[in-house]
Amino acid sequence: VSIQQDENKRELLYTLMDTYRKNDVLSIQESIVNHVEYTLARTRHQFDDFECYQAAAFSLRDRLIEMWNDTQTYFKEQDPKRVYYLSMEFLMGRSLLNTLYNLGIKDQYMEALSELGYDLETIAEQERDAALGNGGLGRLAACFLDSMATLNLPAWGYGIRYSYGMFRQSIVNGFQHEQPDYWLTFGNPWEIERLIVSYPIKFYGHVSVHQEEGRQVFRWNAGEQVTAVAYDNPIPGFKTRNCINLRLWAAKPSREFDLEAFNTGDYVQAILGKQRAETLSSVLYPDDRTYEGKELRLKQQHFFVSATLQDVIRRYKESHPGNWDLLPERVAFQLNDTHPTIAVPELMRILMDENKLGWTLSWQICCKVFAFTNHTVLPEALEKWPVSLMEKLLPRHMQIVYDINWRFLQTVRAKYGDDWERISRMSIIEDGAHGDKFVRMAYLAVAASHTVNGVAAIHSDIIKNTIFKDFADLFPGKFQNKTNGVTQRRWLAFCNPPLRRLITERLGSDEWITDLDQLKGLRAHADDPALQQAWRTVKQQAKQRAAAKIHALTGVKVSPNALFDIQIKRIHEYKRQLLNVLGIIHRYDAIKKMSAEQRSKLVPRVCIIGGKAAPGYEMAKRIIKLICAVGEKINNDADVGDLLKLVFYPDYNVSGAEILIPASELSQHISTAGTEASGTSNMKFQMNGCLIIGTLDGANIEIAEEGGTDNMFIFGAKTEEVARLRAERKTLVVDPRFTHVVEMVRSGYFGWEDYFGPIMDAITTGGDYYLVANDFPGYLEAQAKVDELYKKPEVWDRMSIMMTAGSGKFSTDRTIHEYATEIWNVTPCVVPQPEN
Ligand code: B1H
Repeated sequence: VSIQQDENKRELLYTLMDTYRKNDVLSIQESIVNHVEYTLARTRHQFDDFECYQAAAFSLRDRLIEMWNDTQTYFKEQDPKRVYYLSMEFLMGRSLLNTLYNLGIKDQYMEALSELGYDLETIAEQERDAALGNGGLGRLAACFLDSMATLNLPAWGYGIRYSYGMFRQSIVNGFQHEQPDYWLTFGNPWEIERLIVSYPIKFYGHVSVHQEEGRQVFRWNAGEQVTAVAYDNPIPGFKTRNCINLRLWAAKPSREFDLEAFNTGDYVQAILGKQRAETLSSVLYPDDRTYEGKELRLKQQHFFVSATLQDVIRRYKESHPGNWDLLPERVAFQLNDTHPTIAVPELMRILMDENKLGWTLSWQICCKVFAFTNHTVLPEALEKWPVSLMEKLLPRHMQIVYDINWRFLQTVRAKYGDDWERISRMSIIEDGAHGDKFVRMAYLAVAASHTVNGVAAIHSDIIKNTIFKDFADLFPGKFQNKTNGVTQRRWLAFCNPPLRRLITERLGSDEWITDLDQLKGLRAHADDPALQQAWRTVKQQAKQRAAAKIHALTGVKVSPNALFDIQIKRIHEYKRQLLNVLGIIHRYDAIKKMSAEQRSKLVPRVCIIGGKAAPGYEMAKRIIKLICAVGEKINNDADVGDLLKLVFYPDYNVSGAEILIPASELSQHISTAGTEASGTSNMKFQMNGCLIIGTLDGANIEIAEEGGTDNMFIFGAKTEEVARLRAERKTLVVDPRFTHVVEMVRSGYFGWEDYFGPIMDAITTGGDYYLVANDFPGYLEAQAKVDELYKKPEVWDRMSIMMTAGSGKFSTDRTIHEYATEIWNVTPCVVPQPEN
């Protein structure tokens, strides 16, 4: 009888909770309208586009929650090894269309909404970007989540729920202004607030020691405590029931901690003090690639890491009480750059101080669970926390770091003897010149991790030979390469539906959406005039769409018949937007000097540059102003007309990229060789059939290998030449065309000559660290080749098709598969589909 009752209850529960299976148009409409009435408390007779977006998102969240619950239940049952991706940044962008496509119900929703009188595209535009990241590093984490879900890996993302994401950029008079991105103003329909999943996070205070059963026990008496509360963001995969979790932590005042304060009499002051807790998770630092050494930043790092480790250890202990030996077989942590490296001493502290394990066992566990990804070799990005700050904020962690270092240096000494030079070079603690000491976070991460990887082949070689050379000598097996990727779902299939349809039609299947290598099947069709014609039409449509967007944002009308030339990325001297602008000035100057006859043979160009400057990065801000000033001059020159336009695309973000990338015909990835670790937009452009002008840097090298060197416009110094060229800079014979464009800027041709002076100084008298002058002639030559080939559509379109065909390697499905098999040792855990 009881078995029968159980069965009946099961049946009942299934029928009660199968929203995700009811994906007919009427059921969808019902769930949307229900949310209008009961969640938003509006009336189904009247709701605007934004409310429609919210209701649609809530109705999708219902479906995601069912998948998510089934996934977590299944993971718990199966108890596979899980991987935890720790990152300060997740640059997610919008979710509505992505969710619809991944769940395979976009057409049904479109129809459902259209019958209700709403247009899906308009509705989708209502969503604010979730911009919890600076650029490539944060977007990589977002693409990884998509692939981990699609590959059915038992994976979690862990990060911070910033109230303010990446600032919004506006351009006033050609200058960047920053506005706060309070993206949660009207709520976030995708997240699930879990007030009961919360942990205390401690700061400051002091450490006491006492003896317990013959061993030393350390107790950290904190001076401040906040609470971390979990916000779960369901991440669906493509065509799978699996739905993984991105758990973001928000800081809240701790309830019990400073009860004392309330007894001191100053009740109001005590409450006001508590509000400071929230500031911990309030804002994302927008200083891409520069380490600032701010106390709040270290607090953020410890905050999210400590909450994450407490959460993971609690989950582990629930299924394996009293058994620590199994931990490394059930848990893998990936550190996304050094930002979460405080996890190393924090795990040691949790194991030793809170669970009474000894040092040896704790350290053995640590060395098996952590792996670390390095994303840059730029010295200004390397994190080095002052010992004085860490001692004050995290006194117990500082002790542990000293102990780790002491033991680590013993192993160095065991191998190399009293090589004090080497020992001091490799020390996790740096003894600064003026007696200041610093914790070198990258060395701590390398010492504790079983695997360290770079993000493109050349970058992984560079780190072994430069910043981590001593470590690669000591631990030769530790270092690997994992070339970055991007998810072809968001960056090709969903953002470029016409191209998706064309590719699918040609390949005879859409399996490439989960197996990108199949794109190589396009190579056989690259010369087919019919495909080339259709390919061109698709690009033309995307260009028209982008042109309309540019007009709406900037008021500049660009011709969709011109060649679209795009450089979109954070503004940084090493990325050399300056080389691009100087090239544009040269082009403008050349056009001005041409006869009508010469002009008639020209390829018209639209140059688009977009990207944010870190608010404190003076030089980057000057460069934005230069781009705008040059654009102003050119765009208002009727004599040049459509032959040349230059627009600065304001507030470039994920959603902007989704419009610009499909429309691009040429994209620029022109960093000084050896400086851009990988780049990932280069891969997105390649997938969308955009040709690349670039240096032999980062993933460009592998893109050339895969797409064909002949299909790329490669120029500039090579990595191994850079040091020499820098040393010989004074004797460089500067190209007269370079001198001329610099002179144009200096003479005030574009106005603002005083403001632009420091930019020109940097590339002339200032030593030109990024070799702009050196690479200028090669760049112009490569650009001339672009013009020449664009005049031959059959050649250009063939190259474009070949680029897409060669982009299979750059799927994060491939990247994640490599991480899973070569670093994490995790395998798929496929949630079964429900029986119908
Ligand atoms: C990359 C960063 C980065 N490398 C510090 N390093 C930050 C460093 O806020 N911070 O403190 C933020 C970001 N970001 C980028 O990572 C590389 O420059 C790209 O070349 C690479 O493609 C990307 C993903 O690996």
